[in-house]
Amino acid sequence: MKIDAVEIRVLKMRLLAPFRTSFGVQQDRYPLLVRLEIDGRSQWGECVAGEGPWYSYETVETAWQILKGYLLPAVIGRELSGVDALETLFAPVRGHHMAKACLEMAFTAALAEHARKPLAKFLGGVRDRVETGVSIGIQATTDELLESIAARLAEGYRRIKVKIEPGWDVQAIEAIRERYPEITLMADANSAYELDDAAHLAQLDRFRLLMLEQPLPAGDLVDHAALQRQIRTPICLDESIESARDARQALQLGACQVINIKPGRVGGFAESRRIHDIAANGGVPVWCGGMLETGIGRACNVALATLPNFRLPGDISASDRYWAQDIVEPPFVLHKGGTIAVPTRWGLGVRVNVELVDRLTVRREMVR
Ligand code: OSB
Ligand code: MG
Repeated sequence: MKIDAVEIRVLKMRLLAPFRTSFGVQQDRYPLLVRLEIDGRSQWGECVAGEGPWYSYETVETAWQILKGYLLPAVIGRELSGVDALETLFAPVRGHHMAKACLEMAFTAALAEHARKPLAKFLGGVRDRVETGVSIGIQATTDELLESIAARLAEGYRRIKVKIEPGWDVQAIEAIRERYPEITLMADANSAYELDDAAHLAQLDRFRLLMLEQPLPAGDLVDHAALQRQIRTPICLDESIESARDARQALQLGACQVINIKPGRVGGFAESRRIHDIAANGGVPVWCGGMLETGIGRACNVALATLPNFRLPGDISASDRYWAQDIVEPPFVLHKGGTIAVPTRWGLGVRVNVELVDRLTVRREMVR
C-alpha cells in the first residue's frame, strides 16, 4: 500500500457545552484531520491534540508541524508493507504520539478496508457492542453537578466519571454518593494533586469509587506507586502511559491497577494493542479513554474497545454528548444498557460528511 498524498485540515467545532477539567475549560474544539489518498481512495484520520499544551505537550500547531515537516515526508510515496513499516519510519521522531497516531490509525483503517473487514474485526476485536460511560466536567455548583449526572443517567449512561481538582473533590463526590448510593462512579484528576495530598485523597476511599484516574503528574510513576500504597481506591493511569514501556514499568512498580488506553495518546492502534497485552498478562483491566473526538476518532476508539481486555466501560459516548451534528454518518448513538454498536462496514465503518467538514474547516493544506 502506498500513501500518494495527504491533506491536513483543522476544523473549528463548538462543543454543546463548555468542558472543564483541572487543566482548563474548552468551549471550542479544533480537531486536526488528515485525509490520506491511498489506493485511489480517501481515508480519514483524527489527531487528538488540544489547542494548547495542557493535557500534554502536543498541540494542534505542533502536530501540524511534525506531520508536515517529518512524518509525511517519511511515508508519502513509499510502498508500505504494513503498520510495522510505518512505525519504523516514524521511529526517529521522538514522542509526538498524537501526530503519529492520526496517520497510523488512518493507515490501519485503510488496511482493514483493503482486507474487506470492519476495523474492529481487523484489529482482532471480539464484541459487536462496547460498553460506555460518560465524563462530566467540573461544574460551578453541586446542584449543577447533580443535575448533569441526572441528565446523563436518564440518557442511559451506566458509568459516571467526574472531573475533580483540589477544592472540588471530597465534597462533590460525597454529594453524588448521597443522591446516588449505587451508581458506578469514578473520578479523574488530570494530574491536579501531589503525593503530599495522599491523606486527603484517602478520604475518597469511603465512596467506593471504581477508580481514581491520574491523580499525580504524568512522569510520576514512582509517586503513583507510593500513593497507591496509601489509598484503597484503585489508581488508573491516563497521561502517565504514553507507551508499552510505560505500561510495563507502571505495572512493575504497582503504580496503577487499571489503565486508560487512548490510541491517540500512545501513537495508534499497534502500541495500544501492546499495552492491552501487557495489561492482560498482568491481570490488569484496561478501558478506552476519549479526547472529545469527532466521529472519526470515535470510530477508532469503538473499534479498539472491542479487544478482549477492554473490560471496563470506556469514555466513548454517543456523538450527541459533545456535538450538535457529528461529521460522520451515521452518528454514534447510545443503546439500551449504555452500549454503542460497533460499525459493521469495512474499514473505519462510518462515512465522513465532507460537505460539513468543508464548512467547518479553518485551515487546510495538501502535502504530496
Ligand atoms: O483526561 O480523560 C481525560 C477530555 C479531554 C482531555 C482529557 C480527558 C478528557 C475526558 C473526556 O475525560 C473524555 C471524552 O468523553 O472524550
Ligand atoms: Mg483522564
